[in-house]
Amino acid sequence: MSNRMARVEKLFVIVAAAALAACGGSRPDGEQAASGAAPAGEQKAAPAAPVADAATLTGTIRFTGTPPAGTPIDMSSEPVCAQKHPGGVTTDEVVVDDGGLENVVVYVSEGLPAQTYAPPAQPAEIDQDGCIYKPHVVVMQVGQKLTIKNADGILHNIKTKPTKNRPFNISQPTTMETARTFDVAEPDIPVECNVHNWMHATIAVFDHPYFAASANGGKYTIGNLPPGTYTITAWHEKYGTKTQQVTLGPNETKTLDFTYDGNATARAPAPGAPRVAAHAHPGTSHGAAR
Ligand SMILES: [Cu+2]
Repeated sequence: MSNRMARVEKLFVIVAAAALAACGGSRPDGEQAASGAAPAGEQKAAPAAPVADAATLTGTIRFTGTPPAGTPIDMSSEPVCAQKHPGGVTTDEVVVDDGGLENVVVYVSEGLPAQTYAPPAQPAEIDQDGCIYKPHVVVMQVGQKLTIKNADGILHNIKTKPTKNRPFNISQPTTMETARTFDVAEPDIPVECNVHNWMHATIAVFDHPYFAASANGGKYTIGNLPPGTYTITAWHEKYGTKTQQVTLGPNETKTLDFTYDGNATARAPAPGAPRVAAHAHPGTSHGAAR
């Protein structure tokens, strides 16, 4: 496992210089990954313009307790997808690998200088592959293109349910690509498929390039940060929001870990309440999970 991850990370370093690695799609332990699926890749923002004395924040999202078993998904209604999961397939809200929680969105929520950041030229990407969204969590920037792929070649209908951006609802009846962008920051846009009710994902959109999604055993890295003091927010769809303050000196690399306790009762937002991360912005606060 560690060799595999080391390879993945090495590969990622090569790719990351030019690309927002959008090939995530971590699978829960025990699930047979779709044949030919790309290995999980750590997602982080595309490089912004170089910052003087840039600092780097890195860390691991740790998970204590017993991860919940995924719920088996019955894909017998879609043979094309079922055959991509010969060992069966489960829901993937909670992915824990080597004690690290994956698909956690980590981002600077306070402390950045007020400025506008140009979107990266490289598109973010979400694929529908084996009737699963890959990656499960997409992190991207305002104005950046999102390429929506349908690798299955069967009908998918991708629907976003934002509160700040304009929603879209796109039918993709065959193998094809569609592009969309988002106009304003919104770190927790739910995504679902109207054809397959088990398909869920999240798109996290930021108006700056200082964000990541944990992968490869819960690891994340946010680089090219101006030295300063920041509030860092971590958000997981089941376990909620956590924040920490960090001060980064010139050229400093600092480790900042977060820990989610799987034995604690996850606190779901009240029905109709504002969604957690939609308010995780400077000047607002939302109760941390537990
Ligand atoms: Cu679908």
